[in-house]
Amino acid sequence: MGAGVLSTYRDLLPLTSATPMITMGEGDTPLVKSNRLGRELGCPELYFKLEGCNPTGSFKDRGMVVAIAKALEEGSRAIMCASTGNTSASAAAFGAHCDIPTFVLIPKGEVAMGKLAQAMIYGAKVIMVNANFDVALGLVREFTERNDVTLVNSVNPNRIEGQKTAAFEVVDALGDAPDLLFIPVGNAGNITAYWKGFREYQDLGRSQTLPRMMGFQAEGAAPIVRGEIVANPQTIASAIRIGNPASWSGAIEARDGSGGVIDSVSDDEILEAYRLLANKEGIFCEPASAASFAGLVKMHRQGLDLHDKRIVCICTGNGLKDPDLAVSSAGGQAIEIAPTIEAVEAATLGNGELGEPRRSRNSE
Ligand code: AN7
Repeated sequence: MGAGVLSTYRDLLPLTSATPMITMGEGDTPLVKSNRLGRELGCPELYFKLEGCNPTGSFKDRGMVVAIAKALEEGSRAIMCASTGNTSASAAAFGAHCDIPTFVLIPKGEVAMGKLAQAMIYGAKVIMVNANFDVALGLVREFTERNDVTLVNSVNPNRIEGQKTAAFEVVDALGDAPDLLFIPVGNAGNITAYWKGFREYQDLGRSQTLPRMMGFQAEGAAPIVRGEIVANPQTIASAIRIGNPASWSGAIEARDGSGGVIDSVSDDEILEAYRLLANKEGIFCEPASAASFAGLVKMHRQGLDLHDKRIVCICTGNGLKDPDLAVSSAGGQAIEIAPTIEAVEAATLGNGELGEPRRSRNSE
């Protein structure tokens, strides 16, 4: 493994002998079994798919590698996307890797600093628009229709093709599809891609079952839940601050075809899940990513019985993209002391923070 999405899933992607087999090491991300949170929710088989381990820190790399390879194959002169941040980081990285000019339109003031930093250092032309993501995507669609530049948002079907490989990996790791798959929903490309991947694997006989697709939007940016476009979407989870998802119908198909759910979680629920994942599992994902686990917590509170369910939560992006939010959410945990051993001891042992002695942490 580690060979990248194109060569690993060559036969299941729209490749030809002329497609350049590029890779930056995307895909093959860990599926980690929960050590604490699953137990607390009465769910012994809970897994997290760590998409933040991709080269640019999000799942977008899986789709981008296919979109860029096809753009190169077609002789494209430049690529372009609108983005809440991660798509632009991924496009910019692959643009640099493949030496193809990259234009990214981002909503001004609404993109996490780490993502903006990525797009800039990778050398993309970063264009800030005084509007939200939906407006920026509209501009990019119009621009790429009028000009010979390849659109690499998930309205480009090659993006969906690449992203479906994450579903393949989940099945390959578990031996079958999970019972429930929790996933954040923004522009709805990813839920569309996973559903396509699970169905293709089942058609090929590589899995017996299909998961129920459990998609979660942020409450202030939940057009699919509400059944109408949200003109001015608002949420702390800036990656999914999207009011008119491009793959809206794909999300509905995933929901209805799988007997699943598209629901919303509040910003408080997202932040609670964000903190829980970090301080009870050691998983530092970004707030938008935590919407998947927040959805699981919500359904647990509503009485969903999880004891015999195999569940996967997709952690779509890396928490390091927005460290300021982590510091402000963690709440005053760093203390300042004088540089003496007494002060170090007072700050550590003084408050009984070590707890009771214990032999083994894994004996349960
Ligand atoms: C971490 O980068 O839309 O439902 O422009 O960055 O497939 O849109 C990002 C979306 C979830 C939602 N988690 O996925 C963009 C962008 C993270 C994300 C989503 C995004 P889709």
